[in-house]
Amino acid sequence: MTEVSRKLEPGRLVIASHNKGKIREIAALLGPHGIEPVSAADLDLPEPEETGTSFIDNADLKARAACDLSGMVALADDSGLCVEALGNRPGIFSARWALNGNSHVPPEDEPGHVEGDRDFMRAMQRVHDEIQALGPEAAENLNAHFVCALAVVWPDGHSEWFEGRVDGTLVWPPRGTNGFGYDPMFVPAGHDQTFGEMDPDAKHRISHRADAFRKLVEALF
Ligand code: ITT
Repeated sequence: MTEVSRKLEPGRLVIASHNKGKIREIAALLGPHGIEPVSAADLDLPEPEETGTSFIDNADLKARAACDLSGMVALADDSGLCVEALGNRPGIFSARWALNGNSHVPPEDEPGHVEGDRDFMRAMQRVHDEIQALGPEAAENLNAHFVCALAVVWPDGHSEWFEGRVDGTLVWPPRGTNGFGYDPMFVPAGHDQTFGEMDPDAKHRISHRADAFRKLVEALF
């Protein structure tokens, strides 16, 4: 269990993320706690290179970079999809599996799976193809989980870390247009709908991000 030495005070907090889907979910989760989120994108902060070897490492380095540059308390989320049959890949490389080299940044209301230079239809197809390539027996294992690591870093360098997880199974073809990233191919355990089909509030109650935020809220508020 994380030993907590300080609380988060109401006020401005930098969300060290450039992912609109994440920022939307984090703002909704922090809303009730008097936190005024400002995103790294709003402050024009550069995206640091994610050189860590774990979700926590990467969350910490993103929060630290945003905190150093802004002088404000910063919160970062590093997350990803871990597929059992693929040895938990793509894991920390979940965003990179979607890189499509496309410099076209679509308008916010453009439907589909493309987020800037990322194409999640392509990433989901790769997950599906790699599972199929394992052969019929191994391809029956569709267990997967999402992980969300959160790091909060204060200007004096102090940090707190939390990790959340949700288990489920993969489906093909992907279903639904809600959420972001790999949501359309992930059915959380005990449910029939994918995260892409679920109402966003329903996802917020059970997701890896919600799990990590429950731990954060308990410790820091
Ligand atoms: P920042 O680093 O700027 O926050 P990012 O998208 O690069 O944004 P990550 O490096 O943590 O973030 O990559 C996480 C990827 O994992 C993300 O792009 C999604 O593809 C996937 N992912 C994480 N949480 C997800 C969720 O709730 N639903 C679907 N996919 C998710």
